[in-house]
Amino acid sequence: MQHTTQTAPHETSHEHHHEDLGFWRTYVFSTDHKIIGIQYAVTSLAFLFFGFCLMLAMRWQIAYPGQEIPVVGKMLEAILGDTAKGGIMSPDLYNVFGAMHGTIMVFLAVVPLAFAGFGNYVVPLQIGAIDMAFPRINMASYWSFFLGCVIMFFSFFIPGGAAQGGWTSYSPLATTIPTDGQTYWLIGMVLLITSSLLGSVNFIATIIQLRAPGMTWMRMPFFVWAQFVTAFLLLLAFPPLEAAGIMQLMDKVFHTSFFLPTGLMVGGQVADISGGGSPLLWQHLFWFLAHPEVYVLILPAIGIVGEIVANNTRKSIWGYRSLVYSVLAIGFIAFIVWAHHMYLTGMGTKISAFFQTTTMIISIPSVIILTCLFISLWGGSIRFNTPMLFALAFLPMFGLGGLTGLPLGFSFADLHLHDTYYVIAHFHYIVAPGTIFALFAGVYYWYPKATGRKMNEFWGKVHFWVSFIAMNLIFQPMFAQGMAGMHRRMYDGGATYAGVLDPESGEVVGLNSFIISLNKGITHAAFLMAVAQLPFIINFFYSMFKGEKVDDNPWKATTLEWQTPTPPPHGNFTKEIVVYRGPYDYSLPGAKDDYTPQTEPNHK
Ligand code: HEM
Ligand SMILES: [Cu+2]
Repeated sequence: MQHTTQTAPHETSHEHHHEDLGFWRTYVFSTDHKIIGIQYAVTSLAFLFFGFCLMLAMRWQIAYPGQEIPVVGKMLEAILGDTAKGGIMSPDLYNVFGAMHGTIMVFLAVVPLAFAGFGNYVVPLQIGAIDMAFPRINMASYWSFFLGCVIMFFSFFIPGGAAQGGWTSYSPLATTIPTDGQTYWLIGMVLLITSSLLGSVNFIATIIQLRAPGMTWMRMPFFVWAQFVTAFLLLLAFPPLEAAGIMQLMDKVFHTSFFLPTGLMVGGQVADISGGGSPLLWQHLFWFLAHPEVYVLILPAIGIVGEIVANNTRKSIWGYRSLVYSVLAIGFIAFIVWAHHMYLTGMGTKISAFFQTTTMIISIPSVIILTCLFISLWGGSIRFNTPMLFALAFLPMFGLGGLTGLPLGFSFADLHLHDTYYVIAHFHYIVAPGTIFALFAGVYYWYPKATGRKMNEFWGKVHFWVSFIAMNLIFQPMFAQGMAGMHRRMYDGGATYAGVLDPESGEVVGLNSFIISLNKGITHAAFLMAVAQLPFIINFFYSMFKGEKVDDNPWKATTLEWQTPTPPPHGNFTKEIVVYRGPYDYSLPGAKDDYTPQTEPNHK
């Protein structure tokens, strides 16, 4: 049996922890993993909403180019000045919002919520630990993240506004845009990356060292496995980008030329730089992080879905070991697929063939994961509560996102699809109806543990159904637009290219009016999506005070986080935790209930 170093907490040590720390050290500069988890979750939910609002304004401009943005147009003008003159979005503002939508969604919203928010709250509880291995590093991680958020947010209000170079920040574009937004972006990123690195070492140490007696590797809940692999991805993929970020910052501020080529022309003039740098090097360093980053987005989501599926089918997830090995396989292969984002850089057919092959290989474990989760539903007596609805929707949405990625993975098909709305549709199926649905599922599922109350089921279901419909109305038509050749990052939603005539035949070869008209439907669906979040937001706050009160284990679940008082006190457990069984012993023949907690000894 696995040897673990932690001794279980006693009543006394728990009492001892309860020394009065005062308000600031209990709730603000806390070292308790649960408070830090909640801080991460609340901050990132706020940025999720903010990032979504940026996109709403952009969607208006795409569907109704050059018209005043309704409701907030004048307000934007008052705050941002000329870039929103007359309440109309200028091209520069479109670029700012676009770059910051991507940056905020990935680095300030989804990753911190999925990895740091849920991870901090749930992982120590699920492995039976009293806290993270390094509580102070944990606090430092949050505050470094928070500072990064503040800098990113503040940059909207500096002259010229925030970064405009896309979330990919490609050189030389990003460094030659004359405003200061990019400088803030890079400083913000350095802080965010630092935060991720501090967080990831902490998770790795915690999961290796602090598992309760009896919590062997193969008894760990699947969510913990997912977080464990995610932590390694962050730890190993982020440092090159941190270094690259600092180098790009030097290019921007001190006029070095790490990523700037000789003979670079800016605004019709030869730029005053030494040159000799490599723009491609930036792309390699960026995607060396950013491909693993997509697994950082998706693995915690898959982990959450696994927990909720097992709990609500009342049976063990099918193929636990296959799931674990698949996640581990993804963890390794994720590091050798990055250049599938770069087929069009002219890196050559041999290199393209290599990356195309690895990309096809990494889809195998993903398919295994999805298959296991689907088969898990088979024969279960499913409880269709709100967390389960979101988790169930995740499966086909993630499936759609994944399948539509395959054509992008083939270098020849990507010639046609690269940088079109097809790409936008593909990866949003992974991150929006995919990951975000899983995160909603997680919020509804663990909310009772954190607050002692359930969120309202009826409004939860309203939130689910309207979001589900709206999401698909938003992203499904983008596939068609992309295949018709509509380019992404276009200020007027492709109108400029609409109806272009072939000089020889006189036929329309640009985007036809149907493809352009889809923009309106998508935008209306995005507004529907916004309305659908109101019940969630109200439910989230209202239920804190008025929600139905619950006992310690309201979902009748097996894993350790439900063996604590609700909400868990500082030090988490009030009894000694010893683990006797795997994570999902549901509906065991002969057991007294349809669930057998991991702490239940084997009686024979
Ligand atoms: C329902 C919510 C969302 C909507 C309606 C939406 C819509 C869009 C659209 C239309 C674009 C393309 C803009 C353009 O090319 O001009 C875009 C770009 C992008 N989105 Fe989203 N999005 C949503 C949620 C998310 C989420 C959750 C993430 C990540 C976790 C995300 C990450 C990105 C990224 C990285 C880009 C590329 C930005 C760039 O071009 O630099 N989005 N989004
Ligand atoms: Cu990739």
